[in-house]
Amino acid sequence: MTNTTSTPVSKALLKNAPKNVTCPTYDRDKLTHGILHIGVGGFHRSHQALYLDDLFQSHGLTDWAICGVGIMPQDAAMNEALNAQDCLYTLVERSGKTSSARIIGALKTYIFGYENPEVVFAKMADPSIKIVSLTATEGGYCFNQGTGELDFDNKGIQNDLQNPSRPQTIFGYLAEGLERRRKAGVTPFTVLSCDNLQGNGHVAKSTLLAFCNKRNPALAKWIDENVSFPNCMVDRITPATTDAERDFVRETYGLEDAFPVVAEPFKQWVIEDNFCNGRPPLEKVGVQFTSDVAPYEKMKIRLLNASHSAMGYLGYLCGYRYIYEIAQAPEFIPYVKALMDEEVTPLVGEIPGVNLTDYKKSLMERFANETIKDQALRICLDGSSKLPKFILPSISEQLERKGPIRKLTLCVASWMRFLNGKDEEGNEIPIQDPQAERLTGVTKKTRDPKALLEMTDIFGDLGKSERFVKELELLLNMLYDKGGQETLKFVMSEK
Ligand code: CS2
Repeated sequence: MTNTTSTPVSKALLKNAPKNVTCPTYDRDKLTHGILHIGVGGFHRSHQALYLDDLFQSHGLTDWAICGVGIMPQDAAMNEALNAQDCLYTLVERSGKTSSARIIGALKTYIFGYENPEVVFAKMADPSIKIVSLTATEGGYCFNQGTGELDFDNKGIQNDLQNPSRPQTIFGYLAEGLERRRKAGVTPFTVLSCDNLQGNGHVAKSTLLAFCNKRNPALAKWIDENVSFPNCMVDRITPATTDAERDFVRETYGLEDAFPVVAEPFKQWVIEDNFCNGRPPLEKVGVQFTSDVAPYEKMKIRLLNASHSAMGYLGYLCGYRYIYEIAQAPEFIPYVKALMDEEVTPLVGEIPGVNLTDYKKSLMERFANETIKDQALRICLDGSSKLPKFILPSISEQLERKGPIRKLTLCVASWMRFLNGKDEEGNEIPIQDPQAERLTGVTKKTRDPKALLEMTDIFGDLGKSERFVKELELLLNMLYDKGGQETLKFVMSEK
């Protein structure tokens, strides 16, 4: 079905909702804010906002609406789109031949903090805000992978300490928001990290405390004693929105949406039940609360995210552009399965209520969903902060137990080859990473991995392992000399 006319997404649409689109039937004007979320991208809008929308739609809740915040200059487009659409947007779930669309109403306001930090501080200080949640990306926590410490050399961190009224990182915002509450005697909000880091709550806490200790030790002490930082595991594959998604929403549903989001049907959220100022009853809408999230986080990050990285870099070098193409390619299927089965599963252990064989099977099906046009380049973003969380810890653990590392090492070698910036045909590779300059400064000069391994803030002490270095050199040289396909064949032929 192709629509020739399309209706803009806005409040007016809700009065005359298209039949094939589910719209909020609750009164959005009656919603009050309870959550402030920093980092409203595709993932937040396909995941957390949907769970809240479910609570409003099916359980009559009115007091946990989201105030979205963007703190990066590149959030300008989201700011413009959402504010022009009364903060409404279309969420499409797609798989096989079916798709379903829904207008999400859980986001009540959106503040562009990059331009108006003061408005964000004031909102954070408002007692109605009981949770500040974050999707800051893996790199947003600015810590040194080798030491685990907050990186005080980071330009954003330095700015935030010197210019508290114009922060660039989550730390400047959280510190100012919490400081205002402390001074006003208001109960603090919970800080809920929704990023793919093992122990994301612990990381958020230790990095924020380190930052605040420099800013004002009394604030750090108050945070340490009063603020909770639950760990959580989040999951839903959500590609970046491009014109293809905008066109799909227009053609299939007759909706004109500047920033729709398309995601897979699967979603999962496991949270530690540790909130210092209350929480929405998310268990009513399928969220799992537990006292220990660590096993779930480890399973998801080391299997799903790691497989993504392993497919992304090598797949890109082999000429693929979408994850579903790689996950369907006959040469990649056994590689991804073997990486998970042989090199990662022995590290993951038992997960309460999860059958790992079924979990991995479902991952392979999810990766291969061809209606989800997840870009290899989305996966290849920010390797300098993703690999240290998804891949390198498994290599370290395997080295310790003298276990297999070749398939994981192939991912590291592929990333290093990718960082050379020219593909096998000599075409430019678009590298997006805050550390791009530093990394490519090395990879454009030499193919020797040792120079990169010296960056201990990324690699920790992996460069000291002779076994790993030898393996990496072998695979990286092969990638340069023989190409991705041949190297993959070699890795899969070795027993
Ligand atoms: C991806 C994740 O960024 C990545 O490298 O692995 O964004 C992944 O799609 C999500 O974590 C899925 O929950």
